[in-house]
Amino acid sequence: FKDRISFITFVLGGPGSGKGTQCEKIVETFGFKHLSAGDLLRREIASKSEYGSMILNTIKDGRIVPSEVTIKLIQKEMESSDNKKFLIDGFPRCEENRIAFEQIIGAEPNIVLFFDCPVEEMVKRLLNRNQGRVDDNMDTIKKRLEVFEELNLPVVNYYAEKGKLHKICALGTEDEIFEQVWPVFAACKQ
Ligand code: UP5
Ligand code: MG
Repeated sequence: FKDRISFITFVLGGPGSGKGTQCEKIVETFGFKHLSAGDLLRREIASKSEYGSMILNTIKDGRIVPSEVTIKLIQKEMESSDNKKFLIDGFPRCEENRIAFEQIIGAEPNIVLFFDCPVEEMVKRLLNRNQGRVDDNMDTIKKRLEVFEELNLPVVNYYAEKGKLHKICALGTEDEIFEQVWPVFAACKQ
């Protein structure tokens, strides 16, 4: 299975920083398979699988779903994809997620994008989204922001130290932000 992976990008950033929006643009231009960990978890809830209610409660609380559950979903998608280039969006969210991915999948990301966005802007975007997400309310948003700072930023710092991090200023229009993203992929062989 590992032989079928040619390039892994982790896409990190706070809640509402624009990860999903920019991933769509990356897919259009560079042809990756987009795997949003949050979307895979929401699909599990909708399919009423055995973990559905646990996942729903975890997301409502803004906490992190156990690594094995999320990684199994990611792995299934990677294994069934014809595409060998993966954009993994919103994962890993903590050091434990990161270490478990390395152990189970046996691979590390080639590069990591980090969408750096001021808190006020993230809150504004989430409250304006209006797509019925159970976690887009002020109470849950506060918890998501806390978990992001406490548990996800250490992962961001880890990849910065490894020289794999590409920090993107996530303020501005979608196109302005993509102007910073494009050269990152244009510069590396995938
Ligand atoms: N928008 C986008 N770009 C904009 C711009 N430049 N200017 C103005 N508006 C812009 O964007 C958010 C909103 O902003 C949209 O309305 C968009 O149009 C607008 P989006 O691209 O959706 O941002 P994104 O960073 O993807 O925000 P999202 O809410 O998806 O981030 P989260 O990280 O909070 O959500 P995710 O789905 O990844 O996770 C949800 C929950 O699942 C987590 O809190 C956690 O409980 C659980 N989870 C796990 O437990 N483990 C995982 O591995 C993953 C998730
Ligand atoms: Mg998203």
